[in-house]
Amino acid sequence: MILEKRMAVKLANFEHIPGLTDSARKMLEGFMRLVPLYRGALNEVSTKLEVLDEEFQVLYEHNPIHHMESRMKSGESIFEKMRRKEYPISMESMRENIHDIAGLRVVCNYVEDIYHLADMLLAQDDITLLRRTDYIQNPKESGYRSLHLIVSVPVFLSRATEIVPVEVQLRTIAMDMWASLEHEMHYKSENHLSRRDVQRLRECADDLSRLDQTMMEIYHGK
Ligand code: 0O2
Repeated sequence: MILEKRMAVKLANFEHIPGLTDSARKMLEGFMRLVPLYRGALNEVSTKLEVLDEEFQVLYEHNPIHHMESRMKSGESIFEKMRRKEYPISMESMRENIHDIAGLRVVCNYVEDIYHLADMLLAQDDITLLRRTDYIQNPKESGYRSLHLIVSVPVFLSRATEIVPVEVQLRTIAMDMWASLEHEMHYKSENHLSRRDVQRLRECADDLSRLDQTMMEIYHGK
């Protein structure tokens, strides 16, 4: 079964955002008009993944997807990212540089499911790969593991067709558990985790990776 979690878009009022300039306000107002477009793109990609998951069930009696979550980046977080990366503050720059406004997290049962799903999604005619970052083969310094794809998909509107980017993060249940707890710990400690704890978190990520491997071997009867 696929559980889909929709997060609320914190958009309505931008006045509380620190450092808000006229150009930022203009950009975020423009962004609000694009929300249906990004939502459409999220729906397109999640439907494709749901279809693949159901087909897998029929063909192999196995669901690769444990669950999916979709989220729209808030206006505040788009502005914060653009300032941090020193991008010009404008609609054009936002559309050119920010590729994770529409985000889909696909939590899979086994590591091999991640790569099968990614290959099948990327083989579809209307999907274009913009960037692929494999943090499973090359984990981040923190221990973070996931396969990140930035893909673009056409969204058909009443008068035009728009090509919209979507960030797809694919990970196992174990990788998701680690990322979720690690994120919370950083948030709670306001980024002041001790060096020892950062090291222990890295070791937890390595342990979980071994566990993923063992679970896959058991599944294949090895
Ligand atoms: P949210 O709300 O989770 O989306 P880019 O988007 O490539 O221009 P960046 O930040 O270099 O910029 O991308 P990266 O590192 O490839 O991917 C960023 C996202 O990956 C983060 O989103 C997290 O979801 C996840 N991520 C990356 N590294 C870590 C990590 O060490 N720990 C955890 N828990 N998650 C990680 P955001 O932007 O943080 O927000």
